Amino acid sequence: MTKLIKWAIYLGAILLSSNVYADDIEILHAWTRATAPGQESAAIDLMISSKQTATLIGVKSSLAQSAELHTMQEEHGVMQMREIKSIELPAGTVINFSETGVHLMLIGLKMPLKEGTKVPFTLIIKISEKETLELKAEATVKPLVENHHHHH
Ligand SMILES: [Cu+2]
Repeated sequence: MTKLIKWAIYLGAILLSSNVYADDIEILHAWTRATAPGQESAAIDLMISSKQTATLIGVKSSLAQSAELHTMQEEHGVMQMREIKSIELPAGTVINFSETGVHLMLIGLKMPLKEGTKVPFTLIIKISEKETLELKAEATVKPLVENHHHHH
């Protein structure tokens, strides 16, 4: 076998692995706000893009008892949050969560979120009928600002 063929096989094996797929997905500007006293949930905003079509199907964080994908909709003049099962990630498209009206919701925070710290979270992404991958990321904690429209 020539070196070139060996190299081609090696390259093919890499391209089939999920790790390469994980490199195709980019998470940018993930952030949340510092929590107010007594606040037990937090919303994470981010931008995400995938070079290949994929579906975001879940989220988890070691800092929260549970985490959900949420959408915000105005109903009777009030912003309401609802859990959604998935967020489509079309190939090569940047999904800006705040523009799309979605966020990651951390529920049952195990500790207050302090400005300047990082919140670790993991996105669960379906890349084919049978395959999912877990992508670790961190959200920057920005200062708590009053009168923000996103109340919890
Ligand atoms: Cu929410």
